[in-house]
Amino acid sequence: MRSPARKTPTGRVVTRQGPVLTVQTPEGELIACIGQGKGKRAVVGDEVFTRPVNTDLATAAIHDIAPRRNELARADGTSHRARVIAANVDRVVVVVAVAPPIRSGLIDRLLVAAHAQGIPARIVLNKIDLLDRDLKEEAERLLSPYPPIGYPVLPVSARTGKHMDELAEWLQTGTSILIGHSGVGKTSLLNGLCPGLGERVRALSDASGRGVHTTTTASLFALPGGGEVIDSPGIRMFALWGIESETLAQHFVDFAAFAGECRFANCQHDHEPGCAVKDAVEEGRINDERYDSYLRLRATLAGSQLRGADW
Ligand SMILES: Nc1nc2c(ncn2[C@@H]2O[C@H](COP(=O)(O)OP(=O)(O)OP(=O)(O)O)[C@@H](O)[C@H]2O)c(=O)[nH]1
Ligand SMILES: [Mg+2]
Ligand SMILES: [Zn+2]
Repeated sequence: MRSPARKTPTGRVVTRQGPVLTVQTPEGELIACIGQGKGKRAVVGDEVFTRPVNTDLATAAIHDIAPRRNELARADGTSHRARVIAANVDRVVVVVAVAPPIRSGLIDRLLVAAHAQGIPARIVLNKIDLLDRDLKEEAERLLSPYPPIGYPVLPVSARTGKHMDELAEWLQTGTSILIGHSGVGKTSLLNGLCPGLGERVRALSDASGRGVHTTTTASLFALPGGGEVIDSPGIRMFALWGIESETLAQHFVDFAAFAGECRFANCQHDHEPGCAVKDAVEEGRINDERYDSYLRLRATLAGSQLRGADW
């Protein structure tokens, strides 16, 4: 039972600019806060406890963080530590686009990271206004393995508004995070969903089609039709954090139906004889690109958390 002495959090972290975090109260008030002690590690999505302070930067200090339901984290390439991107997320939305090109390796890493935290994930293919026949075939080849294994794919265009109403439906409950490479259109999607955002977030088009208004910090926004969305900075490298090569296969959800049939209980589905996962790949019951992705990721984790993370 909850202790009556336990106070309710002041609010939720909605963004961070340098040392200043913005906390939104349930009444909608925005408070500029600095982090102190434990509060220094607060990230977007955290429910936090604050107390008043009087500094040039802030009117409150975050001194404690409520226990997180989950946290989406990656390994920091330089410090070998976890970098938590967001906390208390109900849905990971992996955003890919017709351009820049789709990289299955990044999709699979993000799906593994989400699964390891028990967060359901979905995929959005943006910029379908740019699809020609070849690009369409390529996108279908790369994305068709996902819906049958429980990761729906929604093709949309932030530019033309195509299927944006379905995206709004996907997001209308709980907190979702938009995550993916720089320039795939995460901020543009958010702008399409929240036309009133105007000055707060803006992704202007430029002739090259590459993002000039690149997002530098994660921020949480409430959608007009319900739900909250975290727009996150583009990912160049997503190295997994807290996942061992031995348990990686548990996070490839399409392997689960077969893994129990392997001859060895600790089968790594690599070179072992009697591997039911490999058999399933040969029979076409597991997608071979997913299996290749697993082997590459496993090699990366077995060698180092960080090496080869950028494929
Ligand atoms: N043709 C087309 N271009 C789009 C679409 N959505 C976004 N763009 C363009 O793609 C570029 C990048 O969009 P952003 O929304 O800034 O991409 P982002 O994913 O937020 O990028 P980062 O903040 O760097 O991670 C911009 O020039 C957008 O105008 C789309 O549906 N179709
Ligand atoms: Mg952006
Ligand atoms: Zn096996």
